Order: sequence, then structure tokens, then C-alpha cells
Amino acid sequence: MTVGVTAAPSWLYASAHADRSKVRLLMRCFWDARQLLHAPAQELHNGAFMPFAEHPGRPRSILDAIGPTEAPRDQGEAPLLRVHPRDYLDFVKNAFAEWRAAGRPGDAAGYVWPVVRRRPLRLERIDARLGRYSMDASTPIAEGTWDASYWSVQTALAALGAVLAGERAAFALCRPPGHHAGADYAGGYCYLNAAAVAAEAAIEAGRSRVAILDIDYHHGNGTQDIFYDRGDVLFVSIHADPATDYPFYWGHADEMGAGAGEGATLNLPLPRGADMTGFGDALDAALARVADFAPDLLLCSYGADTFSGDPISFFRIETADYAVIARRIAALGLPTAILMEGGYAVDALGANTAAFLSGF
Ligand code: Q9C
Ligand code: ZN
Repeated sequence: MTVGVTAAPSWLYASAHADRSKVRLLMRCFWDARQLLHAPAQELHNGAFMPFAEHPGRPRSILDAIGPTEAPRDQGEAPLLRVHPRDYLDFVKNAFAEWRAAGRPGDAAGYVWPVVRRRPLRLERIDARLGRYSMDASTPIAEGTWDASYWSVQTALAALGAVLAGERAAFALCRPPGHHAGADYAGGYCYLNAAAVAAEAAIEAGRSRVAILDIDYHHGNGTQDIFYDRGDVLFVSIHADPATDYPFYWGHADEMGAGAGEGATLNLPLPRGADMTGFGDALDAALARVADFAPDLLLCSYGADTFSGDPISFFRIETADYAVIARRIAALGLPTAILMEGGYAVDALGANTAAFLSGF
């Protein structure tokens, strides 16, 4: 990875000209400044190295639009360990240092993956471990990746805590996002799965049925994987058809869960170009399934990469539509923790997210 990015990243300047008139939200919002520490330089995108799309300008845009946030308290690694195995957490924590110790410049990224089902091996080489613990080449591990991911999950746990304590809804500005990360793999800009950790924490706190509604443009393969054989966690996702879009290997309509989880996964893929009409029909189907499941908690994996102006996605949702989507979700009347996932049109990301949250 020797292709240099010479231009200064735009997020350095993002807040200098931000509109300071913030939307007043009657909702508790959680965020920790350490989430900014994750800043990989570049990613492999359609065969070329490009500036990393999931950059710190994203949360800055949202913070500028939503106003004051609360910092999460530190609930430690125990909640993470209910989803992610110890060896995977240690990998994410240590990969960058191991990469540097191997004499490598830049961010840690794999280049060989055991997709042909090689037998388990006790792998020591960092390059081998990067392949073992990731699903793609667009999720590099940089110096601040562990700290930012750790606090992203703590932020989700804090929003969950507010909802469990009686708030009707709360927002976690999770960043890095989480829904592509499986129990033991990173992918799609995600390292730790905040929605999955929050769902397990809710169950640990006594909730018996949790629904996860994922409305990011991309299918939440990691969340689906983690709960695929579970009947107590419903996973419903509206996303771009994986026949045309990342992550390709998950999110098809015939994936419906397995074993005790048979029927507890619902995928509603939409073609590229879907606007509020098509998205709204899918949302009706998704909400009907959530209501039918009768959960005692809803987690919403919210991505704004469904926006018409998103640089890496192809739906046509407009800013005002996000309030409509949110009002329909809110009409379920369920205690709801909203967790940030994707959204890469940075100039509109704050307005889109403020519109979404205002719908609650
Ligand atoms: N050429 C989230 O929105 N890269 N992740 C796609 C397409 C990965 C998006 C490359 C996109 C992942 C959380
Ligand atoms: Zn996405």
C-alpha cells in the first residue's frame, strides 16, 4: 500500500464553515471524542486506493447538526465479550502495533483470506491474522482503531442504558459503524458490532425479545451472522440488493435464519435507484414483521447512505424523507435505541441525521 494520498483530507476543514444553528432535539444523544482517533488514510475502492470514506468529518457533521451530546460511561470489555471472542478483541487491539513491529508503513490491511476453508491454524504472522479476522480490503486498522471502536460500542451501550432506564428513544453516534463486523471479523469500515453488543446487553439486563431494524444502504451481514440461529433476536434489514452491491454474499431474500432462528431474519433487498416509494413499501413490510415479533426493545441500525447524494451508494432518499421514515418507526411505540451506521455525503449527513432524529 504505497500509493500516497497527498491532498489534505477534507474533514480537517469540515467544521470551520459549519452552520452553527443546531436542531434542538428532545432526545439524549451519546458520543465520545475518542471516536475521532480512528482515521485510516485510504481504502481499496473499485480497484484503486481512495481517501477513506468513513472519516472523522462524518461525526463532526452530525455533531454540528444535533447539538450537545453526553459522554458514555465506561462499561469495560465484558459486554463486548458477549459477542466477540477474546482472540478477536486482542487482534483488533494489537494489530496496528504488530504491523509497525513488522516494519510496515501506513495502516494494517490484509491481502490473503482463508475463504477456501483452510483448517484452523495458530497463526502468528500479522498478514495471516489480518486475513483470518477480516472479510474485505476496505477495513484497514490504524493507530486509533481500537480506541475509537471501543468507545463507539460504549456509546451504544450508553444509549441502550438510557432507553432501558425509561427514555422513549436515544441516539448513539456510533463511529466507526458496526453492522458489517461479525463475531470474529472486521469488514465494511466496521470492527466491533455495536448493535449486537447492545442486543446482548439488553438481554443480559432482562429483556427477552429484541428486534434489530437495519436501514443502512448496505446489508448488515455481521449482525445477521451473529444472530442467525437465535429466536430471541429478530433481524430485519432493508438494503441494496446484494446481487449488485456490497456485501454481495449476504442479504439475499432467501436468508431467513436457521435452527431456533428460523424465520427470525428478514431481508428486504431493493434495486439501485429505489426512492421513498419503494423504500416506504419495504419499510411497511419491515415494521409489520417487527410488530408481529412483539419485541420489548427495538435497536435501529440507522445509515444515511440511502441518501440521494451519497458518493458510494445508489438509493434516492431525500433529507425530508428521513423524518417520515423515523415517524413510521416511532409509531411502533417501542423503546428504541438508534445506532449510527453508514452515510458518506458528509455535507448533508448532519441535516439528514437531524431530520431522522426529529421524527422521533
Ligand atoms: N466499491 C457502511 O456503510 N466498500 N459500510 C464498498 C464499493 C465498503 C459500507 C466498496 C462499503 C461499506 C457501514
Ligand atoms: Zn452502509
